[in-house]
Amino acid sequence: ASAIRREDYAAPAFWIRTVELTFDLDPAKTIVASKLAIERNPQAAPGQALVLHGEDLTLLRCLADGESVSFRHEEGLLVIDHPPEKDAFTLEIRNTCAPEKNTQLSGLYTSTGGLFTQCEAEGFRRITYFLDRPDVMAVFSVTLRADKAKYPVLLSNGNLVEQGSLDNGRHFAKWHDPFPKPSYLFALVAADLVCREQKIVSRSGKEHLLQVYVRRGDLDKTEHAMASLIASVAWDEARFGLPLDLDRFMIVAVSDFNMGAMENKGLNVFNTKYVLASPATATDGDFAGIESVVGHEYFHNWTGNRITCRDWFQLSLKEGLTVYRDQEFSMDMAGSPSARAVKRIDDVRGLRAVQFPEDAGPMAHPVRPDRYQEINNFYTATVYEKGAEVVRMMATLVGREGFRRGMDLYFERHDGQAVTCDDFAQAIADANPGSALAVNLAQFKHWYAQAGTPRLTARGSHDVTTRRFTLTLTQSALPSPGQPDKQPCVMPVVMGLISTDGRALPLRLAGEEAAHGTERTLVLTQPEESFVFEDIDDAPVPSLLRGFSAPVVLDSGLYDGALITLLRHDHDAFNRWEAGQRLALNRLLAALPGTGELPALDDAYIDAMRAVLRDPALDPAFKELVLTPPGEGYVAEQCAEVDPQRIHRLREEMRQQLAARLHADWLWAWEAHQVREGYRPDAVQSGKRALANLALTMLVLDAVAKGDPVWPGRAYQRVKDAGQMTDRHAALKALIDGHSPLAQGALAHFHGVAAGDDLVLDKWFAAQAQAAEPLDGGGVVLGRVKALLKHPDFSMKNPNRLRSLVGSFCRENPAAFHRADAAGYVFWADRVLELDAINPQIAARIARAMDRWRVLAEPYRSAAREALARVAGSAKLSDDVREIVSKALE
Ligand code: B3K
Ligand code: ZN
Repeated sequence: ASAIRREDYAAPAFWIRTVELTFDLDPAKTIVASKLAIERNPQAAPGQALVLHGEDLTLLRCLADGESVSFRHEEGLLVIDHPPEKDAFTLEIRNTCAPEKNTQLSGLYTSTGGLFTQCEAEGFRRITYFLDRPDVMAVFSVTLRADKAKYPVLLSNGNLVEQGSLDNGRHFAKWHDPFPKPSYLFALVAADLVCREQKIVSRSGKEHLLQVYVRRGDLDKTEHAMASLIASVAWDEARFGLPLDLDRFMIVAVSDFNMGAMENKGLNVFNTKYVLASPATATDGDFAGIESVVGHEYFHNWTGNRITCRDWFQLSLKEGLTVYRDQEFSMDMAGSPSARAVKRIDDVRGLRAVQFPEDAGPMAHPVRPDRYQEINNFYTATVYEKGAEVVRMMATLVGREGFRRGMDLYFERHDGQAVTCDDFAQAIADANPGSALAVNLAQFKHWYAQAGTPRLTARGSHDVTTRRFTLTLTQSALPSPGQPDKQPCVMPVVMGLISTDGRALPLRLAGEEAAHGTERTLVLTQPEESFVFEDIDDAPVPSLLRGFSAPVVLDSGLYDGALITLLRHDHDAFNRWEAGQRLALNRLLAALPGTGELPALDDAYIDAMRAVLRDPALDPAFKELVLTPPGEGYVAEQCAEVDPQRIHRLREEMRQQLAARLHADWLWAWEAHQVREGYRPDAVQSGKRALANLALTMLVLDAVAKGDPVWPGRAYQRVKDAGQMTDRHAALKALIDGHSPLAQGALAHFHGVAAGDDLVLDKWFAAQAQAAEPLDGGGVVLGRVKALLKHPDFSMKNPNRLRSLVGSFCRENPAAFHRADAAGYVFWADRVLELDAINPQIAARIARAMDRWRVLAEPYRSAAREALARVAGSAKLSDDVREIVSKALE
């Protein structure tokens, strides 16, 4: 398929104002009757054909204003060359589709005996013929007819208008959604489900019905999802003045789902992973994930649904903004300033682990892409997470109140419309005239247009006689595919200066009368700028990019002494963590070029780590983040040539040393952070568990190295008798990654207590696929993964299961995946090809495991190219996978 280009956007020749859909639901053959009220777009060129999208459908009938009309089929299209020559007419279509043959899980498909839909981005065309593009917004009325015993619950968007019985054991339900919406927000569900429901009253006194639908037997796992939904409704009203605009808001959980969840108007469909949780089956991380995804989809009701995207190039308009909103929601829910910082660190870790490599590889694209072959490949970390950082920078530049004013103006101007990223940025700027954003808006928008992670270099010089500190900031950006030259960006650099004894220094810039506090935001717009601070007696340590105020790679030029000062004293928790990571990273990078072991860690570093661990003023969750060395993927991104085995070895040795040298401290951390009260997945309890479980991991690691059975025995006991999943799962991972001989028994036990619970089984598979390779005689993980492909609980067709085994192995276990004998790559190619025939979207995600092959050292590089070439050479390949592998090989 050829590329779709942003600059080719043209408004449609026809609008669809209303849609009446009638479904005769049947897994083998569903009949869809569709009645469309069509209007000519007076702004479009006259005489155009009516071209509808349609895929894997059988057309039974097509009438225009009740008369038959001639049509022809083109690849994926239904073309009516001569529609009625009127401003408005009715088109009636009748077609069939085959849900049970739909293994792509896009359109109408079956899962565990029910029928579900997924339409974003282009799934509606797999249900019926339509103008399946987000700028065509219509009012939907939907009638569902199905067997009553098999499908007792019949749901669609909006309000239930009527329901009743039909002949032959069938029944029907009629739904009406008063809000015009694009087809990608359509949904239906027909299944045997039960629901938890709750009535709430919004600020304005309006009553709403909230419902969470799940399979029978799962109702006791819906409490947290419902609580998260209630909190989301309250938060959006309080923080952004955005109320729930529907009488009824439904969430439906489904086991087979390509991504996390989907924000269909009034009828969100969720992966079970982001709905079902009980202390016994879900970890603290799972509970947090549910809160954030429930929030995300709910917040889309305004940012995405009320105002949607003009075209798919604008995807970040709704996704970047909604991720920003869900991040803020989770921070507000976390409560304390330090819990907020922990969430921010987590988000930045994710950005660096996924988005930075994406932005440096063959799939690098701007937040607002310029072209694509398959839109599903562009639901990326760049569009979502970097897009959220772009919104965050705007908020930083205009301030919290200013951002709220901007959001208000955005809704005042665009409610009910399909708009662009430009419209959003314009509204935020216009609501804040004179702000750094408004003044530099055109330049700021390079963040939407340029791919790649900019680099920010900072150098300081202090003059004792003038008592001045000069900070010089330089920005640069590397070329990326299709973008050889980069323009400088607008970068908000939140910063402070710290004296070597830990005081936050008052900040007076040259030319100012007085100091303005101890933290300020420098706005960098030039390739190089210097900022002169007055009244600085001694050389300070600059604390830059606090809270990660811009998505860039910072070269601070700071040496150990300064980093240790920041780790000890910075007032910004994010930068304290960052200083600790930098200290670890410097030690790993220094050892990488050699072939020997990691040299013994210096006392200064160990003491600094111990000081953090023992500091009574710090939050346990924060300590856990500081004491965890940077991930192997992040280390790899710092290297011009990547040797995954060497990185793994050094990082493991670093963990071994931390385990041994801080042994007494880990013992203390374990003892001091046991949670004795009843389980709550809140920030306080989960922070304690995170630190205690890191301590356990370190104690097991050290014990296995020394042949001491005590700690592995305790971990094994935890797997057996832990009262909740967080501790059980952490103990299991400690035994596996610590290479304890007890790991096998623990796995068997874990499989037993999973008792067929799919989400727990996913953890069981993932823990094995992510297992750390042992340093002596590595290479064992792939064998286990291959054996697990044949396990009766494994299935290539269920996306969660597939991701937990194949995805985890290929994308999250570099040392097991990148093997000198190329067996990891052969495995990858086999799975991608096998999966492509079943589910191209998921196959393309797995295919991206090879993105960074060009920076690999030999022999990995050549072997990776060979595997990519094999996949690319396959005769029948989906557009999804073809785009990924051909870009990789370009
Ligand atoms: N908007 C959906 C993602 C759809 C992905 C289509 N391949 C979920 C979300 O971002 O909220
Ligand atoms: Zn989203």
